[in-house]
Amino acid sequence: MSTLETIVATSTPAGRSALAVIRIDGPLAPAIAQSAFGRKSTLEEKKATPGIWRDLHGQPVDQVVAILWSAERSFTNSDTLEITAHGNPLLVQRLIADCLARGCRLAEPGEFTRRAFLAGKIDLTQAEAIADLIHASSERALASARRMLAGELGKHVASWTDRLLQALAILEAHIDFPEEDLPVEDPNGPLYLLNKIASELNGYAATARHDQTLRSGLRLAVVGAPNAGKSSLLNALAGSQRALVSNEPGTTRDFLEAPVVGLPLAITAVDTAGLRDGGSDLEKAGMARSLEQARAAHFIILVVDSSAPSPALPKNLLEIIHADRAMIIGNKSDLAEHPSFAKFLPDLPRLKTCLLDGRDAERLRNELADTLIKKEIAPGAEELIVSVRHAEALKHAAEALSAAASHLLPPARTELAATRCREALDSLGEIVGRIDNERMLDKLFASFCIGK
Ligand SMILES: Nc1nc2c(ncn2[C@@H]2O[C@H](COP(=O)(O)OP(=O)(O)OP(=O)(O)O)[C@@H](O)[C@H]2O)c(=O)[nH]1
Ligand SMILES: [Mg+2]
Repeated sequence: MSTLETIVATSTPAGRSALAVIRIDGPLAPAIAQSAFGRKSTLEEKKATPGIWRDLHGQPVDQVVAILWSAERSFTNSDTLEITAHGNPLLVQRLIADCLARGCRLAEPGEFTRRAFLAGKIDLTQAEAIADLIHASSERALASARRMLAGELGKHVASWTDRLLQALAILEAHIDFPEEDLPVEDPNGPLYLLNKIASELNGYAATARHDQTLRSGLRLAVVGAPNAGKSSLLNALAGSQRALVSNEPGTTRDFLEAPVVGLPLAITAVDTAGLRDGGSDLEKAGMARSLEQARAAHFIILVVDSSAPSPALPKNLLEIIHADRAMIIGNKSDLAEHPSFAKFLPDLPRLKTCLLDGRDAERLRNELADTLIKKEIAPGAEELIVSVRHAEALKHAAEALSAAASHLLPPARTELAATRCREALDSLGEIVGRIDNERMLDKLFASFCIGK
C-alpha cells in the first residue's frame, strides 16, 4: 500500500465558467471514482465516462465526466482522476468537500507537477516550464516555454555532463598513473574540452538577460518635441485611436500607455507630453513625467517631424538617448524632408514614416521588433532563454571549469582540476534537479498555481 496521500484541487480558475476541472491524485483515486459513480466495476482507464457524482451520503452533486489514469500512465506517476463538472463555484465546492470527506487533502500549489518531478517523469527545467507556459503573455514567451517543456535545456545538460565525465575520466586516469603525460596540446584532450564546455555554458547563461523581458514585457517610451506625431505613433502601435491627436502643440499633457499589438513580444508603449523649452507650469510638470518615463523605459522612440527644422530638445533628454537603446522615427514623410533631418543625431537608427493613416503601421512594428532584437533588448525567435536560476548554475559551472582548465596548465595539478570538474557537474545537476534540496523545491513550486 502506497504511503502517498491523495490530493485534490480545482485546476480551472475560481468563478463561474462553462466547465470546471477537478483533479484527484493518489492511491484513493480509483476507489473514490468507483464509489462516487456507484458502479460495480471501476471506470475504464483513459476513457471519458459521463455519470452522476453522488456524495458520501448518496446525494447527487453534479453530472460530470470522469477520466481515470492509472499510475503507469498518469502525469504524476500515481493514480489520477480528472473530473469535469459544471463551472459553478457551489458545485465545485461540494465536489471538493466530498473528496475531502472521502480521505483526500487539498493540494499545495504546484503539487501535481512536483509529484511528476519527484517521480522522474520530468526534470526541473520542464517543471518550471509548465509554470512559464501558463503565465506566458506573448508568443515568444510561449515558444520559449514550449522548448523548455520539450526538454531542450535538459538535453544540453545531459550532453555537457557526458562530455565532462569523459574529461574527468582522463583526469582520474592521470591521477592514478601520473607518469603518463596529460594530453594538454590535444584538441580532443581535457584542457580543450573544459574550455569549450565553459564557453558554451557562458553562452547559454547570457540568454538569461531576456528572462525578465519574457516574463514582464518591455516598456517603450515615445518622446519628442510637441506636434511631432508621438500620439499618432502610439495609435499606430496600439492599432486603435487610444490617444488624442491634434495639430495643436501640447495636446498630450500626461503620459498614457497602450499595449503594442501584432508582435510576438509583450510591449507597452507610453505616449508622453512633448518636450520643449519653456511652457506653463502644467506643461513643465508634464515634461518632467515624460523624462521620468524615458528614463524608466527599456527603449526610447524619439519622434521627429522630418519636414521641420530639427527640434531643440532639453539636455536631460539628450543625455539619456543612446544608440543602444533608442531610435528615431522621422515622421511626416509625406512632406518634403528638411535638410537638417539627415544631420540630427546621426548615430541613432532611424525610420521614416507617415502616420496620418495606418499605411506604415505594419512596417513600423516590424522595424521596431528588428531593432529591439538587433540591440539585444528583446530575444530573437531562435533563442532558447534560460531563467536566472539556470544562468546562475551555468555560470557557476563555467567558472569551475575555467578554474579546472587553469589547473591543467603546467605545472599540472590534476587533483584540483578533477575537484573543480566535479563541482561543475553538481552545478549542472542543480539545473535539472539532481539535487536533494527540499527548501529550494518548496520555494520553486510555491510560485505555481494550485491545481497544477
Ligand atoms: N503631414 C503629416 N501630419 C502628421 C503625420 N503624423 C501626424 N501628423 C499630424 O501632426 C499633428 C500632431 O500629431 P500628434 O500625434 O498629436 O503629435 P504629438 O507629438 O502627440 O503632439 P503633442 O501631444 O502636442 O506633443 C496632427 O495634426 C497629426 O494629424 C504625418 O505623417 N504627416
Ligand atoms: Mg500627443
